[in-house]
Amino acid sequence: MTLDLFDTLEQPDQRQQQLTQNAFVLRAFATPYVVQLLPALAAIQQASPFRHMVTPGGFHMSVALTNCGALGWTSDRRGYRYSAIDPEHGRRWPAMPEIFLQLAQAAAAQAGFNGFTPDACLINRYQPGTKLSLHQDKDEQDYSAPIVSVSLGIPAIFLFGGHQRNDKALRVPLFHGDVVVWGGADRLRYHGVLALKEAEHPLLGRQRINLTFRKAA
Ligand code: MD3
Ligand code: FE
Repeated sequence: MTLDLFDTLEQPDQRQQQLTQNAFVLRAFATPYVVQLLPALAAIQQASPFRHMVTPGGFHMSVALTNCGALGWTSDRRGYRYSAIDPEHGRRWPAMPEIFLQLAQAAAAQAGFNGFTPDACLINRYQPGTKLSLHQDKDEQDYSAPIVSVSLGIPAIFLFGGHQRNDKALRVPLFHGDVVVWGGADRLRYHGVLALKEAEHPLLGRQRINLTFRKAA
């Protein structure tokens, strides 16, 4: 699937692509924020390092993750949940940096979701070969709030599926600085990320970092 397909929909500008009624790709929207995002990210990693969490099924996730904000997404043998505490050290997750919040709110507003107040930012780290299998995000209390996702570093192909695991998925390439916003009925679509190809980014090296802002409580 190529991006030309999206041109069949009327686009307000060519850097904003509408995937479905409530899903938008904002190309390079985060670019002006990157110089401030990276040092904030480094501080978060220092307080709560990336780790490979264990799934309820007993597997280690190939994606490494950490969180910032009042709540963080965690997984262990007992299940998935949001917690105010980083289980690695028993203290709170690092606060959400102001620049993260500003970016998430500006992107949500650009996509038509005003008043987005995320309380959780899940930070995923992918390296070449890392993938994220098709899943739904169902651990949040409030499905009416959108989700905002910020891609940094090497490219990935995002899978945007339907409401059934077997529905055909769109393949959407995501690059450094791209932001995706989903809400409404599209909030519960199956989605995932194909195994990343070998690549190196001038600022981030051999990795892709994804910031996912949610309203969890
Ligand atoms: C699409 N992360 O952390 S962006 C996840 O790139 C996750 O790291 C991916 O899926 C990543 O759960 C994808 C976030 C995302 C979140 C919710 C969605 C994409 C979504 C809900 C519906 C469709
Ligand atoms: Fe997800």
